[in-house]
Amino acid sequence: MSELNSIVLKILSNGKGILAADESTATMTKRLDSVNVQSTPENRLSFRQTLFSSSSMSSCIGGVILYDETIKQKIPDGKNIPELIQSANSIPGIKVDTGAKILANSPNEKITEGLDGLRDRLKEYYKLGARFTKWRGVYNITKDYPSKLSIHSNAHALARYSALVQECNMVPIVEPEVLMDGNHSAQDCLTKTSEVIKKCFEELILHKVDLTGVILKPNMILAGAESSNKISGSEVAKMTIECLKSSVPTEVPGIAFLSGGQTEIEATENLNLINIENKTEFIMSYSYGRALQQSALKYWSKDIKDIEGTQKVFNHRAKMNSLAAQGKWSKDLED
Ligand code: 5MM
Repeated sequence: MSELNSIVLKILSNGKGILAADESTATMTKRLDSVNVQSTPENRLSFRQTLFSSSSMSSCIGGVILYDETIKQKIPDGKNIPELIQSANSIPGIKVDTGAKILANSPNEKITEGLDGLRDRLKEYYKLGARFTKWRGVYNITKDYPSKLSIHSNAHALARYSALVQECNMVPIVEPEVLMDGNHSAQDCLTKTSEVIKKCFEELILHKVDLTGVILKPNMILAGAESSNKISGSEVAKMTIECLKSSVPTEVPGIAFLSGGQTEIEATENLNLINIENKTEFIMSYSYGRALQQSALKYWSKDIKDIEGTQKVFNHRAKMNSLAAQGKWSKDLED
């Protein structure tokens, strides 16, 4: 087994998943504004430190995706954040893209940037303790989108990023997120997501990326948020598996879904159904941001000194998702 493959398995085996805590300062500020907490470096650190020192870290969170600010922060006892994560037997990771910008010649679409100087930044993050990375491409569904241009250019960037990350002995998370926004049908989501993922792997293979050392972070197959034709959880599971079976090469060891704006319970329930339905060899787990943090953030904002109470809320969500990653969750466990 290669070193990269063993990192993937350490992050995703035994019902473990990923905590996506890589909100840029702008996004974290929006999250904190929404609960009336001032977005200062101290408050951002305090909330994240509270999550990273929770007891569920060692049993449910195999890896944490950090943002540049956080990976360089120290906690009051002098440890830095990667050390805190490692002390829970979890692996620190880092978001390395620099954001999605307007795609030239297709102004309603985005291309993710961050390749310039990436090789040197990766070396720095490796020294800080990161062993995996994340890069997110975003696509929207309308009658005309995602365009071939956006599908091709984002796949190309994801592949160049992945090759550089593996050169630096880290595991790339490949995140092509087809957004939920819009009134498209689940069938449209299936068709477009399959096209997007297939193109990503075509480019990854062209760039000689070792697929056994990659984690795919896709969206689930859902009807658009504004669609009146929502589908049931078991249809979500069936269509998501159909999509992944037809578009992901079998060498890929693990898939970790994003939550993408689903409620916490929806994200857990759908993951559970996917795992009940899953007959493939892929590990199907989670890399949730909002669906792991929302309730904890709300609770914490009421009293930012109540660390124990906040951790209890986070531990519950982490445990529920870990059960879902093994197909062992049920609704009554939420009470
Ligand atoms: C945690 O949020 C990440 C986005 O950060 P920026 O937009 O500030 O760069 C995001 O990439 C996240 O990792 C994934 O979308 C998964 O998060 P959700 O909330 O969709 O599970």
